[in-house]
Amino acid sequence: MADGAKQKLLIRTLKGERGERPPFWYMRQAGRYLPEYRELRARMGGFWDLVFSPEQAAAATLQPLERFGMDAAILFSDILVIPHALGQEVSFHPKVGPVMGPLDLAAPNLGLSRDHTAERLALIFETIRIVKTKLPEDKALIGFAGSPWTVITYMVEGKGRPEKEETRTFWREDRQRFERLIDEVVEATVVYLEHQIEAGAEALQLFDSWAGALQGDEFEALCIAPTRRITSALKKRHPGVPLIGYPKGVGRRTKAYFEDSGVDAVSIDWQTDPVWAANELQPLGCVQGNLEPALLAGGGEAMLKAAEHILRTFANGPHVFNLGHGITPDVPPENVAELSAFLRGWRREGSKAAQ
Ligand code: 1CP
Repeated sequence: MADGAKQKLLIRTLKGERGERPPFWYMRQAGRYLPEYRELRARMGGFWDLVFSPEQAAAATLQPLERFGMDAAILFSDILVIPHALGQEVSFHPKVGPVMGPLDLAAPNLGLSRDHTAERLALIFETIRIVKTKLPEDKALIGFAGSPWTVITYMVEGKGRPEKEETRTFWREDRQRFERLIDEVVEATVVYLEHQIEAGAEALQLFDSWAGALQGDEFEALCIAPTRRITSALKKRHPGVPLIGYPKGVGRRTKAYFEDSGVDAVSIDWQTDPVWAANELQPLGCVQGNLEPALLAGGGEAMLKAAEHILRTFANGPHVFNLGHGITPDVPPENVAELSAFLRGWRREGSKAAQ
């Protein structure tokens, strides 16, 4: 493609190119480890008040880039805006996390309606437009949504236990109603992500944080298949926008996910062996990951050595440097600064010196 060379480093890499260095960003890079986020959050009151205030949500999106110069910003929003848009009550409580209102199990659509998705999320698209006016031209904006399975675990059991037993039992015992729930979430998520692209998101990530709870045939039915419905809908209208999938905790099943879900890049958690991932996943496309968040919290030599091991292991194929899960609130911002300076200065062997 004639204009291929002008594309941003993150976008080129997600599409399978190897640039002069791997681009980097960090999952959950906006948030409570940043004093300026805590200040903004306190000023806004509730978490939803911040998410649905475009100027302030745009500020939260850009805060980490202003400090650390990552190659991408990720939209400041949350995966639980989808249940909110569908009409389920969602509130956030300090120290508890999200609290969900009950689904109406007697109603044909469980009391949900996807008719107002775009309207109810319109302020988030406004955030994207504001971010795009302020984002440096070499940085990309990543949009995102939760994958249906992970979003549904919250809809059914709130935070619940990591095994997600209640949600899995619902699927086994009331298949028809569960399929309706998947339909609602898939359709609303496609609308949400299409609007994100139209507002200016340049790549999208699907977070399946609870995919690791799925056993046997549940993995295909509840993780891969609903993801594929979303990726194929998006690819029809926006084939050039790269899609990243993050199926956390699924181990070597990541390969089947990468082959079958329709994503362009796969984000691996920190328990996944990078040597295995470089051999088995990189031939299929770009791999993102996978520093252990605790190493970022610890900082120093151990952090830099682990980062270097990851960079060297993935050096022969397309790689986006990231964490294996989100930044935790206890991470000292100085450590993020140190890691970011290291990643910015890194050059792939054989590539040109720093410009
Ligand atoms: O009080 C606060 O400030 C709320 C903390 C917070 C923040 C900063 C929540 C509540 N959500 C977010 C923003 C957020 N969430 C972003 C954008 C910011 C960024 O990445 O820089 C993103 C991408 C998410 C995604 C998200 N939300 C996931 C998937 C990623 C993951 O960490 O596994 C999940 C599972 C959620 C649900 C959620 N939202 C908030 C909390 C505390 C949780 C987790 C609840 C739980 O532990 O189950």
